[in-house]
Amino acid sequence: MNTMTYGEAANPAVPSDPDAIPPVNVVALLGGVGGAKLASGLAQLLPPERLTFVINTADDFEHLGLYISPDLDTVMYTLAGLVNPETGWGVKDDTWNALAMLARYEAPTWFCLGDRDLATHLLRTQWLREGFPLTWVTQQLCLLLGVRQTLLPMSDVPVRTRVLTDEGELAFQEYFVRYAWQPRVCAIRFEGIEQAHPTSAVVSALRGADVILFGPSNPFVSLDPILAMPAMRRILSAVRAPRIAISPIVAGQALKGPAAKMMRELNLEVSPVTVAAHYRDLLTGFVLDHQDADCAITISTQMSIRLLVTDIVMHDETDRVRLARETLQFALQQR
Ligand code: FO1
Repeated sequence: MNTMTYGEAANPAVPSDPDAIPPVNVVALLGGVGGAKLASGLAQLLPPERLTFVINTADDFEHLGLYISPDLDTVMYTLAGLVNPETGWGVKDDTWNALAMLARYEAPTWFCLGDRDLATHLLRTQWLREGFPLTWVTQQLCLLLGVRQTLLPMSDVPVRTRVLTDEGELAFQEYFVRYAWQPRVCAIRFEGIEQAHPTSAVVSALRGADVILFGPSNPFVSLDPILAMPAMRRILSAVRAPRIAISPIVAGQALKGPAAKMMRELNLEVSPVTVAAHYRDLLTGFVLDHQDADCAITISTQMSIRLLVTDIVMHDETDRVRLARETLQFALQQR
C-alpha cells in the first residue's frame, strides 16, 4: 500500500515524515505510457493543484473521423485509475464490439479503439468541432473523470509527427501502430511546428514552477515536439527552477517503445549519455539507472549536469512513487 504524504493533518504527537515532499509546484513534460507512470507516482506525493503535466500532442491524428489524442488519453486514464494495465493505453476492461463491426464493414482496424475509449474520442471530436480549443476539451474530460491534476496539451495548434523511413514517409501512428515501428527511421519532422506555440496555460505553469521534469519518454518523438515549438527552449532556459530529465534508456534498451531502435538507426549510441546530450543545454540534473552507473562520469564531466543514480525501472506503483520521490528530493537539493 502506498503512503500518501501530502495533506496530512499536522499532529505534534506524530514525528514528521523525513521523506515528505514540501508543497512545491511541479511541471512535468510527458509523452504517453512512460510519462503516465511518472505522473501517477507524482500524484501520490503532491496535492493535485501542485501538479501540471504538459503533454505531447504531435502523436494526435484523425481516424475514422475522430480526433484521437493518445498521450493525453494515456495520462488522463492513468490518473483516473481507468487505464488498461496490460497495454498501458486504452481503458481497462474495455470491450471491442465497435471494432468487430468495423471489421465486418472492412474498415481499417489496425488502430484498436475500445468501446469505452470511443466515448472519449466522440466527445472530444464533437467539442473541437464546436470550436472549443483542445486545452478546454482536455480540462472538461479530466473534470468529468475526476482527474484533479492539470493536464495541458503542449499547444492548441496542431503539430503532427512524420517519420521518414526506408519505406517512405509515414504519419506517426502508421509508423508506430500499423507498422509496429519496424520501418527503419532516417529522420523525423514535426509538421506545423513553425506555427505552433505553447498555450498561455503552459507558459504560466512553466514560469510558476519550482521544479520542471522531463519524463522518461522517447526524446525524439515524445519530448522533442514539445521542445521544438519555437518559444519553448527560450522559456525553459529563462526559468530558474531546477530542470531534471529521467532517462528512458536503461542498459542499452528503451524502457518502452522504439527509442533504442531509433537511436541505432540514427547512428547514435544507445545510452543515457545520448539522452543527456540531447537535452544538455536545458537541464540542471539527470536521473539514470544503477545499471548505467558507468555513464555517470562521462555525463558529469562532459556536461555540467548533476546526476542521480538510482533504480528507474517502474515495475509497479511502489516503484513509481519511489522514483518520483527521489527525483523531487534530488531536484529540491538544487534550488
Ligand atoms: N497503441 C498500439 O500499439 N496499438 C493500438 O491499437 C493503439 C490504440 C490506441 C487507441 C487509443 C489511444 O489513446 C492509444 C492507442 N495506442 C495504441 C497507443 C498509442 O497510439 C501509442 O502508445 C502512442 O501514440 C505513443 O506514445
